[in-house]
Amino acid sequence: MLLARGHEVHGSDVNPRPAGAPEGLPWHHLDVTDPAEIAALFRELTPGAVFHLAALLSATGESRPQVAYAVNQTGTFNVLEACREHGVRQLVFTSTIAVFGPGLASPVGDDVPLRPTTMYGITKVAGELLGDYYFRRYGVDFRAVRFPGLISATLPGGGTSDYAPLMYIEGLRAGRYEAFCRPDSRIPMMYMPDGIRALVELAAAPRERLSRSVYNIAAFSPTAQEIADSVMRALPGVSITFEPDPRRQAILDSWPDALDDSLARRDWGWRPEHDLEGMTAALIPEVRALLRAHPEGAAH
Ligand code: VAH
Repeated sequence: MLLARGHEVHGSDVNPRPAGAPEGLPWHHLDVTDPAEIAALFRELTPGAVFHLAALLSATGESRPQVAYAVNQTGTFNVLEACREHGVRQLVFTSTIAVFGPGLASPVGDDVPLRPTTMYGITKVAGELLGDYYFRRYGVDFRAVRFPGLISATLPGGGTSDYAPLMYIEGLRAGRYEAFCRPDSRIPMMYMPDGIRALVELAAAPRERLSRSVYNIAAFSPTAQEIADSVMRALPGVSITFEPDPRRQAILDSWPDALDDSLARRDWGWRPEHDLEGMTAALIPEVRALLRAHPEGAAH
């Protein structure tokens, strides 16, 4: 989306360049736990804005809390420090509904007590607070959205919301999928193109219109059963069943079932374009294409 809008864009990760990365996107190795590597890349590229997405997600974070701390917490600190030292004008950060803990009244607004129970959520709360500190203290233009579970035609990795994309991927690949949650589990979800547009639009909003640094954004809040029904309606013959995994179910149960995103709507005009049915129609051909490239599907 940034390339399409005419920006010079560079991608980076500890992983090699992804197969589907667009032409015109130079790729750099970057480990956010290594401040020297970030400094060297920022010196070379002198970025005006950085989109900091690197993180371990909630399920992987619970299997490897120390690594999650290093990547999510120390990594975010390292990126903020590099922005300060190298004069990066803007840092866009991806926070998450996992910053919330159990017991909040729905829909959950931006300014409620943040009492997450996962290492992932704890490090994301700290990232939000640190970013706002760097904005007030050093003038780094820090902005963030709290993403719902994002659903896209890519093989998911390590999230607790992965049951949603896996219904599409495994439904098309194997004709069946056993979800690791209860059918009545309900968390906010979003189709990836809406999520990407949110980041780009938040980055472009005039700072004086922003009343805060971190915003809830929402699209739709289906139960797992409602997602399964949408997939099974679109793909007759596919069977989706439920076998809750206590560890991942407990994480799901600690998250809100719906977010209030009225401040994002008011301040920078946020509006989702896709609902569950619109997403299902758009995703199925995309997942078919994904499976031509990855016939083995995803680990789940
Ligand atoms: C996770 N997808 O499951 C992430 C997310 C909805 C929470 O940030 O860990």
